[in-house]
Amino acid sequence: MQQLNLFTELTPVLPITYYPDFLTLEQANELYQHCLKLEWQQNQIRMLGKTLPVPRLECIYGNAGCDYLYSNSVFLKPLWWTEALSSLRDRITALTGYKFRIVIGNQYRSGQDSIGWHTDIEPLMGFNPAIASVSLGSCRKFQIKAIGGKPTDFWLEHGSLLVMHPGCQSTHLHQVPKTNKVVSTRINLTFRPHTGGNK
Ligand SMILES: O=C(O)CCC(=O)C(=O)O
Repeated sequence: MQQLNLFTELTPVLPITYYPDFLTLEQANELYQHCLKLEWQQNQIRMLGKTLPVPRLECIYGNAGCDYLYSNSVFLKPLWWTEALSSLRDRITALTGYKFRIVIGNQYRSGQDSIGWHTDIEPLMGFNPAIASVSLGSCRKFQIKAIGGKPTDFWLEHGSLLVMHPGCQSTHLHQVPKTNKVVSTRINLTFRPHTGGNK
Protein backbone atom coordinates (compact mmCIF):
# COMPACT_ATOMS: atom_id res chain seq x y z
CA MET A 1 0.00 0.00 0.00
CA GLN A 2 1.27 3.45 -0.85
CA GLN A 3 2.28 5.36 2.28
CA LEU A 4 3.30 8.98 2.28
CA ASN A 5 5.27 10.12 5.28
CA LEU A 6 4.90 13.78 4.76
CA PHE A 7 8.50 14.65 5.45
CA THR A 8 9.89 16.21 2.26
CA GLU A 9 12.01 19.25 1.53
CA LEU A 10 8.92 21.01 0.23
CA THR A 11 6.70 20.51 3.23
CA PRO A 12 7.42 21.20 6.86
CA VAL A 13 7.91 18.10 9.00
CA LEU A 14 4.42 16.97 9.84
CA PRO A 15 3.51 14.32 12.42
CA ILE A 16 1.06 12.63 10.07
CA THR A 17 1.00 9.74 7.59
CA TYR A 18 -1.29 9.66 4.56
CA TYR A 19 -2.43 6.44 2.84
CA PRO A 20 -4.20 7.56 -0.37
CA ASP A 21 -5.37 4.07 -1.34
CA PHE A 22 -6.15 2.61 2.07
CA LEU A 23 -9.47 1.29 0.69
CA THR A 24 -10.09 -0.02 -2.82
CA LEU A 25 -12.64 1.93 -4.83
CA GLU A 26 -15.19 -0.84 -4.32
CA GLN A 27 -14.61 -0.92 -0.53
CA ALA A 28 -14.80 2.88 -0.32
CA ASN A 29 -18.05 3.00 -2.33
CA GLU A 30 -19.64 0.32 -0.16
CA LEU A 31 -18.54 2.01 3.06
CA TYR A 32 -19.81 5.38 1.84
CA GLN A 33 -23.27 3.88 1.21
CA HIS A 34 -23.19 2.30 4.69
CA CYS A 35 -22.18 5.60 6.31
CA LEU A 36 -25.00 7.54 4.64
CA LYS A 37 -27.38 5.37 6.70
CA LEU A 38 -25.71 6.08 10.08
CA GLU A 39 -27.56 8.10 12.75
CA TRP A 40 -26.54 11.61 11.78
CA GLN A 41 -27.48 14.50 14.02
CA GLN A 42 -27.44 18.27 13.78
CA ASN A 43 -25.77 19.41 16.99
CA GLN A 44 -25.64 22.88 18.47
CA ILE A 45 -22.44 24.48 19.73
CA ARG A 46 -22.04 27.32 22.23
CA MET A 47 -19.50 29.90 21.05
CA LEU A 48 -18.85 33.47 22.15
CA GLY A 49 -22.07 33.52 24.14
CA LYS A 50 -24.21 32.27 21.22
CA THR A 51 -25.74 28.89 20.39
CA LEU A 52 -25.14 27.98 16.75
CA PRO A 53 -25.71 24.89 14.59
CA VAL A 54 -22.48 22.92 14.06
CA PRO A 55 -21.66 23.46 10.35
CA ARG A 56 -21.83 19.75 9.47
CA LEU A 57 -23.76 16.67 10.63
CA GLU A 58 -22.19 14.41 13.24
CA CYS A 59 -22.56 10.87 14.55
CA ILE A 60 -20.73 8.80 17.13
CA TYR A 61 -20.28 5.04 17.53
CA GLY A 62 -18.11 3.18 20.02
CA ASN A 63 -17.77 1.30 23.28
CA ALA A 64 -20.54 1.64 25.85
CA GLY A 65 -20.01 4.55 28.23
CA CYS A 66 -17.49 6.37 26.03
CA ASP A 67 -19.52 9.58 26.11
CA TYR A 68 -17.75 12.48 24.47
CA LEU A 69 -17.85 16.20 25.17
CA TYR A 70 -16.06 18.65 22.88
CA SER A 71 -15.54 22.40 23.02
CA ASN A 72 -17.14 22.17 26.46
CA SER A 73 -20.45 22.33 24.71
CA VAL A 74 -21.32 19.42 22.36
CA PHE A 75 -22.21 16.18 24.13
CA LEU A 76 -22.14 12.96 22.07
CA LYS A 77 -23.34 9.57 23.33
CA PRO A 78 -22.05 6.63 21.29
CA LEU A 79 -24.22 4.03 19.64
CA TRP A 80 -22.69 0.54 19.53
CA TRP A 81 -20.27 -0.17 16.64
CA THR A 82 -21.78 -1.36 13.37
CA GLU A 83 -20.05 -4.38 11.85
CA ALA A 84 -18.54 -2.22 9.09
CA LEU A 85 -17.18 0.38 11.53
CA SER A 86 -15.64 -2.15 13.92
CA SER A 87 -13.94 -4.04 11.10
CA LEU A 88 -12.57 -0.76 9.73
CA ARG A 89 -11.31 0.10 13.24
CA ASP A 90 -9.55 -3.28 13.49
CA ARG A 91 -7.98 -2.85 10.08
CA ILE A 92 -6.54 0.53 11.05
CA THR A 93 -5.24 -0.89 14.34
CA ALA A 94 -3.56 -3.76 12.45
CA LEU A 95 -1.86 -1.23 10.15
CA THR A 96 -0.85 1.41 12.70
CA GLY A 97 -0.75 -0.33 16.09
CA TYR A 98 -3.03 2.36 17.54
CA LYS A 99 -6.18 1.35 19.44
CA PHE A 100 -9.50 3.18 19.25
CA ARG A 101 -12.65 3.12 21.34
CA ILE A 102 -14.88 5.59 19.50
CA VAL A 103 -15.42 6.88 15.98
CA ILE A 104 -16.90 10.31 15.33
CA GLY A 105 -18.40 10.87 11.89
CA ASN A 106 -18.57 14.24 10.15
CA GLN A 107 -20.84 14.72 7.17
CA TYR A 108 -20.10 17.77 5.00
CA ARG A 109 -23.27 18.23 2.92
CA SER A 110 -21.85 21.00 0.70
CA GLY A 111 -18.88 23.35 0.46
CA GLN A 112 -20.49 25.48 3.15
CA ASP A 113 -20.05 22.72 5.74
CA SER A 114 -16.66 22.85 7.43
CA ILE A 115 -14.61 22.52 10.59
CA GLY A 116 -12.48 25.47 11.69
CA TRP A 117 -8.91 25.49 13.04
CA HIS A 118 -8.69 23.30 16.12
CA THR A 119 -6.77 20.54 17.86
CA ASP A 120 -8.43 17.33 18.99
CA ILE A 121 -7.15 17.61 22.56
CA GLU A 122 -10.00 16.66 24.84
CA PRO A 123 -9.51 15.36 28.40
CA LEU A 124 -11.46 12.16 27.62
CA MET A 125 -9.01 11.05 24.94
CA GLY A 126 -6.05 10.75 27.29
CA PHE A 127 -2.47 11.95 26.83
CA ASN A 128 -1.11 12.41 23.29
CA PRO A 129 -3.88 10.60 21.41
CA ALA A 130 -3.34 9.09 17.96
CA ILE A 131 -6.26 9.85 15.63
CA ALA A 132 -7.03 8.03 12.38
CA SER A 133 -9.26 9.67 9.82
CA VAL A 134 -10.92 7.94 6.84
CA SER A 135 -12.35 10.07 4.02
CA LEU A 136 -15.23 9.09 1.74
CA GLY A 137 -17.09 10.88 -1.02
CA SER A 138 -16.12 14.32 -2.29
CA CYS A 139 -12.50 15.38 -2.04
CA ARG A 140 -12.03 18.35 0.33
CA LYS A 141 -9.03 20.44 1.27
CA PHE A 142 -7.51 19.60 4.67
CA GLN A 143 -5.07 22.07 6.17
CA ILE A 144 -2.61 21.50 8.97
CA LYS A 145 -0.16 23.92 10.58
CA ALA A 146 2.21 24.04 13.50
CA ILE A 147 0.89 26.42 16.16
CA GLY A 148 2.10 29.85 14.95
CA GLY A 149 3.18 28.37 11.57
CA LYS A 150 1.94 28.38 7.99
CA PRO A 151 -0.64 25.86 6.72
CA THR A 152 0.14 22.93 4.44
CA ASP A 153 -2.76 21.81 2.21
CA PHE A 154 -3.78 18.26 1.35
CA TRP A 155 -6.73 16.90 -0.62
CA LEU A 156 -8.20 13.95 1.23
CA GLU A 157 -9.33 11.43 -1.35
CA HIS A 158 -12.20 8.94 -1.36
CA GLY A 159 -10.96 5.80 0.46
CA SER A 160 -7.88 7.45 2.00
CA LEU A 161 -6.58 7.25 5.57
CA LEU A 162 -4.80 10.07 7.38
CA VAL A 163 -3.11 9.22 10.67
CA MET A 164 -2.28 11.98 13.13
CA HIS A 165 0.40 10.50 15.37
CA PRO A 166 0.73 10.98 19.16
CA GLY A 167 1.95 14.51 19.87
CA CYS A 168 0.35 16.01 16.74
CA GLN A 169 -2.54 17.51 18.71
CA SER A 170 -0.15 19.33 21.06
CA THR A 171 1.87 20.99 18.30
CA HIS A 172 -0.47 21.35 15.31
CA LEU A 173 -3.92 22.69 14.37
CA HIS A 174 -6.03 21.39 11.51
CA GLN A 175 -9.18 22.35 9.61
CA VAL A 176 -11.42 21.60 6.62
CA PRO A 177 -12.29 25.11 5.34
CA LYS A 178 -15.46 26.17 3.55
CA THR A 179 -15.27 26.34 -0.24
CA ASN A 180 -17.37 28.15 -2.84
CA LYS A 181 -16.71 25.36 -5.33
CA VAL A 182 -19.64 23.04 -5.94
CA VAL A 183 -18.84 19.89 -3.97
CA SER A 184 -21.13 17.04 -3.06
CA THR A 185 -21.26 15.14 0.21
CA ARG A 186 -18.07 14.14 2.01
CA ILE A 187 -18.02 11.80 5.00
CA ASN A 188 -15.11 11.66 7.39
CA LEU A 189 -14.68 9.05 10.14
CA THR A 190 -12.25 9.91 12.95
CA PHE A 191 -11.23 6.95 15.12
CA ARG A 192 -10.14 8.04 18.59
CA PRO A 193 -9.04 6.59 21.93
CA HIS A 194 -11.12 7.22 25.06
CA THR A 195 -10.19 6.88 28.72
CA GLY A 196 -13.68 6.06 30.07
CA GLY A 197 -16.45 3.58 29.45
CA ASN A 198 -16.34 -0.22 29.37
CA LYS A 199 -12.95 -1.77 28.65
O1 LIG B 1 -13.06 16.07 8.15
C1 LIG B 1 -11.88 15.96 8.41
O2 LIG B 1 -11.06 15.50 7.62
C2 LIG B 1 -11.36 16.46 9.74
C3 LIG B 1 -12.31 16.26 10.90
C4 LIG B 1 -11.77 16.82 12.17
O3 LIG B 1 -10.87 17.61 12.16
C5 LIG B 1 -12.35 16.45 13.45
O4 LIG B 1 -13.34 15.69 13.50
O5 LIG B 1 -11.83 16.88 14.49
